[in-house]
Amino acid sequence: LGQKGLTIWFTGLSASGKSTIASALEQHLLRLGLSCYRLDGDNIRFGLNKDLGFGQKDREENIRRIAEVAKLFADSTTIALTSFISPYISDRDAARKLHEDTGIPFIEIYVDASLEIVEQRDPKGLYKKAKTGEIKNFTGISAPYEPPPSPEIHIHTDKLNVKESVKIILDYLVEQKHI
Ligand code: GGZ
Repeated sequence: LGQKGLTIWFTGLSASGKSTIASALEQHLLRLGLSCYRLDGDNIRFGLNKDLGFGQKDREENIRRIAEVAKLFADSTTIALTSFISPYISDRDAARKLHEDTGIPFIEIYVDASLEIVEQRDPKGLYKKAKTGEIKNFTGISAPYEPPPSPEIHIHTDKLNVKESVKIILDYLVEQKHI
């Protein structure tokens, strides 16, 4: 029996833990012998999407292209993992529809940490810069984040560590017979 592809879509604020959890999950899936590919700011926003900024229209186009690329990976029977803020419900729903219309499973994971916590973490000092106005349109400070009303998985990263978060996702994937 061959591997089936799917897209695991992480959404949440900057510094919520999306990339950390996606990386740890990817490592685990690779150890199980599954083919995966992770899309994140480092390989997308500096390449395919380097023409895009952080206004609403550019974020919409960012997410649209990422969804198309993830779908291609999933269609080639790989597990695509995406970690982008993807702040708008409509953009994430369009990404979901793109997948589900062709029968590819789409799993939305809300990586949830309160604004208070991510501001404390502030690993790159971006929240600080957003608050002084040095960075404009910053998600959570001067641009919106619309939480998913019904994600497949909701992870509270202010209460769970990376290992516990990955376990919740793995248990879901097994239970739903995705892996
Ligand atoms: C939000 C920004 C912004 C603004 C630069 N708003 O913590 P990071 O640095 O590594 O993750 C953030 C990343 C967000 O890019 P995405 O492609 O995930 O965003 S979206 O899905 O909304 O299109 C942050 C950095 O880029 N960054 N300026 N104004 N994040």
